[in-house]
Amino acid sequence: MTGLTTLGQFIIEKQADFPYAKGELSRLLRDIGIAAKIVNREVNKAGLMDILGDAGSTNVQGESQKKLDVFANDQFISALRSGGECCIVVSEENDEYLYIDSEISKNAKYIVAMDPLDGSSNIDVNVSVGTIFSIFRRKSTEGKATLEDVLQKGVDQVAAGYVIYGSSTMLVYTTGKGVNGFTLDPSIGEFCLSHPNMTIPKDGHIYSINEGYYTHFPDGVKKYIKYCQVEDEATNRPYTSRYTGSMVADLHRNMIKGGIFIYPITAQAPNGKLRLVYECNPMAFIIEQAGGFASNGYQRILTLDVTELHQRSAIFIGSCNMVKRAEEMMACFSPQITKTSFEGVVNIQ
Ligand code: P6P
Repeated sequence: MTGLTTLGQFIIEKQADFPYAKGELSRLLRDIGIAAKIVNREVNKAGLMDILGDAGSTNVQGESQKKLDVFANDQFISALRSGGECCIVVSEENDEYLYIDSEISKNAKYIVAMDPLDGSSNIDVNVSVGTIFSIFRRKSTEGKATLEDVLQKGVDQVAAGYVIYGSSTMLVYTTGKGVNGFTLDPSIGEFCLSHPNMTIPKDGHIYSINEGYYTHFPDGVKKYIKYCQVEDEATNRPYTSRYTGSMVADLHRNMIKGGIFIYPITAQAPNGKLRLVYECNPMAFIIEQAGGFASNGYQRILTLDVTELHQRSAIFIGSCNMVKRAEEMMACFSPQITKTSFEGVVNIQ
C-alpha cells in the first residue's frame, strides 16, 4: 500500500492541526468511517437482498422509510454509541434527539447530527445516495447535554462530511482546515486519500434544481433559471441542467465540476424542503471550506438561527459566483419574501 494514505492515517496526521486535541474527534471520525463501510456493503448489494423497498414505517417528516434508511440509521447510531465520543445523536430518522447514556459516553463532548441515507427514494432505481453528518462540541460543561447543545448555528460546527455511495464510494469531510476526499478501496476495505484539498471552481456551468416545481418558485428563482438558459457565449451560457434527486450526488458533482444546487421554497415546501441542522449546515460548511458559498437566497446558511431540530431552509449552494448571481436575482425580483402561507407570499419592497 506504498503511497496510499488511509482515512485513519490521515485523521491521526491531521490531529496535530488541533494542539489541544486529545484524539476524541479523531476517534469520532473513525467511528463514522467504520459505519459508512458497513452501510456501503448493504447499499452495494441492496438489489440482492430483501432490503429494498419500504420498511413500512415513516420518519418525523412523514416520509416512508426505506429499509436501507433504517439500516443505515441503526449502523451509524450503533457505531457512535460504541465509540464513546458522542453524547447526542440527531437523525432525520428520529423524531427526538438521542441521548447516548452509557458509561463510556458519560464524558463525551461531541454531538453528531446526520441524515443517514439521503436521497433514499433513489435506492430502488440504483441512483447514488449519500450520508451527511455534522459534528458540534457541546456547549454545556456539566450534566446531561440538552437540546440547547444541539441547536447551534452552522458556524459553530467543528467538522462535517458526506459519504456518496455511487460508482465508487467516497467519504468527503472537513474539520475547518480544507476539504479532503477518500475513496473506498474494497480490496482492502479502507477509505484512501484520493482527492486532497478539494476546491470548487468559482464559476460553473451546471445548475441543479427540480424544475417540475417551476410555477411555484419565487420570481427570483424563475429569473435565475431563465438567466441560466439564455444564449450568451461570453458567459458560456446556456448552462447545463443536472438534477438527480439526491442532494449529495448533485453537490458532489458540482464540487468537482463547479455548479449551483438550488432547493428554494415551493408550494409543497413553504420553508424549503432540506433540513438546516443535518443537510444544509454540514453541506454549507464543506462547500465554504472548498471555496464555495451557501445561502438561503438572502442570508449565509451558516449564520441562520437554529430553533428546531428538523427545521427546514431554502438553499442555494455551490460555486460562489453562481450563488451570488442567484442572490442578486432574489434581491431584485423576490426581495425579502415573508410567508404567511405560500399563497400569502408577500414581497416587502
Ligand atoms: P425533490 C432527497 O429526498 C432530498 O432530501 C435530497 O437529497 C434531494 O436533493 C431532494 O430531497 C429532492 O427533492 O422534491 O426534488 O424530489
